[in-house]
Amino acid sequence: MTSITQSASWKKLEDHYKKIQKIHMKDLFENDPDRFDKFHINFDTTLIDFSKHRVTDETIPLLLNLAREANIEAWREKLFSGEKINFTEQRAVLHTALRNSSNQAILVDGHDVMPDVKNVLDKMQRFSESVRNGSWKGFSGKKIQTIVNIGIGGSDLGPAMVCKALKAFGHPDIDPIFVSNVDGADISQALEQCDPETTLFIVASKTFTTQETMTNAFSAREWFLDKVNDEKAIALHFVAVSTNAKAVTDFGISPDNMFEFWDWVGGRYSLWSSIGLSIAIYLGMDNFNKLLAGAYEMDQHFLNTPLEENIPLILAVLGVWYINFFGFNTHAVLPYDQGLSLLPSYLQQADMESNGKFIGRDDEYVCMHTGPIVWGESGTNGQHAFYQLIHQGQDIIPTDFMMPLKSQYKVGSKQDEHHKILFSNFVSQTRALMLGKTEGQVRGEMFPTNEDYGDLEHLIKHKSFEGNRPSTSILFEELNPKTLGQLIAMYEHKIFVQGVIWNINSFDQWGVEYGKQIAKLVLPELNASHATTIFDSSTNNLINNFKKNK
Ligand code: G6Q
Repeated sequence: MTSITQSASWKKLEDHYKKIQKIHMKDLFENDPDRFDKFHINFDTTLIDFSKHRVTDETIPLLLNLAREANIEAWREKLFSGEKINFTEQRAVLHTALRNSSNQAILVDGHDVMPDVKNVLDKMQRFSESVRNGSWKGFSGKKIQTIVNIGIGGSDLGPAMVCKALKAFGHPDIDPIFVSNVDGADISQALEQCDPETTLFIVASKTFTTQETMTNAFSAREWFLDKVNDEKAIALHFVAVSTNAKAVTDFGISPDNMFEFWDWVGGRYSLWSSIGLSIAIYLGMDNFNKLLAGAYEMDQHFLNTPLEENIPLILAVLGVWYINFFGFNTHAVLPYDQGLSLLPSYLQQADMESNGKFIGRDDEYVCMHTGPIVWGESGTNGQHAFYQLIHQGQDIIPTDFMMPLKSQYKVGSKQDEHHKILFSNFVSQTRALMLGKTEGQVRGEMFPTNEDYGDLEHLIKHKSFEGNRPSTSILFEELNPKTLGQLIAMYEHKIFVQGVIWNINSFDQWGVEYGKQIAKLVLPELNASHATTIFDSSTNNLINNFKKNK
């Protein structure tokens, strides 16, 4: 297949890039008072401002032509209709079916999956309600007060992020804990907070074979049996979320306590499935349904809105513009909301595991950069840590700033004050990154009276900023289940569009496998009495060192 880099739209973008690469955004704003009007989109209560980007009136249409030339509309159809677009695993990619509230059937191998989805949602509803209202009792007749989700990657990050973001909606008497790392510290610290009489463990694993999750789950089971000494009590304190009924039964969890999902739900796209059981228990099924409803609204927007007004599309092509034409290969996610502090890690997985690939759908090397390095931290904390590099570093880092207009919290008499300070920081950072500060301006600030400040003169260069650093601003009414659902789905579709343009399969993750394979060879070596010699000298010596110190 001919690469997209040979297409007419790519060539036009290359020419356009040469013309505008040096243009400064501050001149674009000065010369066009309507710039904000042209470069923002409203969606429900959310405002997406992309006017602080290095784009002119010509850029977005050219970028959208590229998406058209990559057949984005046809691919979008394939995604939503359940075609097996994850071709290396022969799977459909149907996280959108999990939140499909229309009556439309969705077929996988001729089977309508919607009744299955509905059945599992009903089971989640019954179960989560019984835990929340206390009718589900532990072995000694007490209500559940702690839920421990044991999972990793896609079976952890989504639920952990959502429960943290929406803590204000959480059940006041239930604490959610997330255990993911096989480092014994994680499960040990979790168990220190648990009372076996009032704890429910949710073992969340699509395959139910993941080493970290199963090791943690067996340790939790051992801890529980040590304290309780009654195998029958397991049924009241362990449930599973999985596609692997046999392994769940072998672990000792009854199929009645298993919440199913399907191979067409990718791990990093699974929080909408029964992997969200911890969300449903902590926030309640009504709120879980609102989360699904928000995502469905974004799905409909993505499906039905013309490309020019289509938020995931615009964000995706802006990313392609920076990565493939400017060579800006990282992307920072900067939520001005402490609840969203796990969003950067969540999106790191969603994006980097989806698009961090060098082989295309045609089985050939992709001859351009693909997924960016995604990272970030909540504001204002990041401002006191890494923003220095974003402002004056040699790499230019496109950023997503986001913030709710209303806070979920009242802080004494100063609620408004906190939120105003937060917002003033948010908006000032985006302006500073765009505008920069010339040496002339710095001189004027430092020496307003034109006095001779001698040695201070050399500081002028240090205090100046080139600016022209792009950011998207996302403002939404408040952080609630619906807006969060919209936001996550927006990013999912953005990632999908980029994968289509780069012609990669965004839905497999073979890169994760190789390290796991080697770990299986290392583990027996750690138990052997002889010195290890089968690997390279570095690996052998690291292993032998570990063994010596045991
Ligand atoms: C996500 C990945 C990966 C996966 C974990 C957990 O897309 O596939 O992060 O979610 O490896 O897998 P299990 O759910 O099978 O334990």
